Amino acid sequence: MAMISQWRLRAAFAERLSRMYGREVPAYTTLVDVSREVNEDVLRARGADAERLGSIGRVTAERHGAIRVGTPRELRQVARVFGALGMCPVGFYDLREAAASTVPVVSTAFRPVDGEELARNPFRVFTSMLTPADPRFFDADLRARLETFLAARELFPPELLALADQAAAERELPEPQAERFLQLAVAAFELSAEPVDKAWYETLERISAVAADIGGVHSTHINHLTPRVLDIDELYRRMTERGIEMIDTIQGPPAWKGPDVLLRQTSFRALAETRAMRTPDGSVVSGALRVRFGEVEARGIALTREGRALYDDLLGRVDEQASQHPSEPRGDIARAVWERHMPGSELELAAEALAYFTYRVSPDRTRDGSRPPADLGALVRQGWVRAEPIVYEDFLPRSAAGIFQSNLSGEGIRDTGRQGIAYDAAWLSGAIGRDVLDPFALYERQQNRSLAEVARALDLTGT
Ligand code: OOG
Ligand code: NI
Repeated sequence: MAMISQWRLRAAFAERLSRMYGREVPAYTTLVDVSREVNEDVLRARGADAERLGSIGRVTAERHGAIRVGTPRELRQVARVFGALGMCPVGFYDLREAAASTVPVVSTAFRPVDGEELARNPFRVFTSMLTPADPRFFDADLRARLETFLAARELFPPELLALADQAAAERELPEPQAERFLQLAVAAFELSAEPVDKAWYETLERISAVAADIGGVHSTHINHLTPRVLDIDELYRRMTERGIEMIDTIQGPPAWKGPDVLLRQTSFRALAETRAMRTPDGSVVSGALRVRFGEVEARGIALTREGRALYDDLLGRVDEQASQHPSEPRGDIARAVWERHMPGSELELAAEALAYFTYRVSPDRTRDGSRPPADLGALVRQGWVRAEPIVYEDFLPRSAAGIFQSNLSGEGIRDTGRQGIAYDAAWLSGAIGRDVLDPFALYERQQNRSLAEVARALDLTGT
């Protein structure tokens, strides 16, 4: 019998999710079409250089989704479903603490971790969990009602979880089971047609639209699916030309003359979708909710801890200058700050250990009998070794909070007079029941492996 491997399951799941989302949210299809057009144009204009951060095949198929759940128990189930697809929890994002946030969640991202798997299909899902125990958002009474409501619902049918466990254990599924698994998994993330309890939803909405989206209904859903584009500024212009109103900024690093680093994202606001609502007297009326939106992203080079500290520092400088010069466009301020402080070439990023690279012995250097230098910078400069950028596979907390925030209808409430509960990656690992991996450690491991290989090939050990 034909066996379907984990990466094929992952690719098929991403594909089917994309088809479902396109049927239900037509603006998503526009976003995908425009992204494809931009990518083709960039490929034509820049040639091989356009594929420096991933093959066009990978980039065209590449998506990330986002879901939100209510409890550690639900998160453990999510981990089983994504575990079946070879995706592990990576990174801890505390969106309660991101700038001016009123978003009561902590998050991680499920994604493949090793290079080969990422190259096959890098599908990832930003996954957030509500924090009902945080007294800045929920009082004791609402917390209790919320927890009771969440404890009583079932997001994933037992059959789906059983198939997921089988796929994770055997690293593949026989074709018929794979088909069943994919059907159930896609259905679990579809928007439910079940009537929404209007009064309960609105009670939560007064505290936070995110709390209502998560805890106001009996199911979860993909709330956006994000294609990857090679020129996000051009995409932004083209979407605007087509009359789709984007949020007013591109989040993350500015457009500038240096290399793309980390992640730039933008989105269009959630569209009002008709939903059945049950009113307190039991009748069902037609209402509208804004819960699903569109987002697009451009990915750049992964930064090291030092590079990331520089990024965060520059973000602070830009904030400061933007508040001093409110009439100047933030993008212009950011570009000027970056051009002053961020190294403008891959070579400099590598030499200053600000970004991660895969190092490979260069096949074109002729063997003239000379000994290679021991210093990595010199090896690269003299052409012994090539530095290929490692693409950033993760997310940015402040951008994520911005994406959440731009899609909330109400302002939300956060009682700053109260002390929040501190959560961290270790806590989240305990809640999920598996290690939340450190993204820096993953990139570093990839870089170090390549360096060890270079040292072996050039016989540098001992120098
Ligand atoms: C997740 C928002 C964060 C991103 O790309 O940063 C996100 C959500 O709205 O649930 O997806
Ligand atoms: Ni997103």
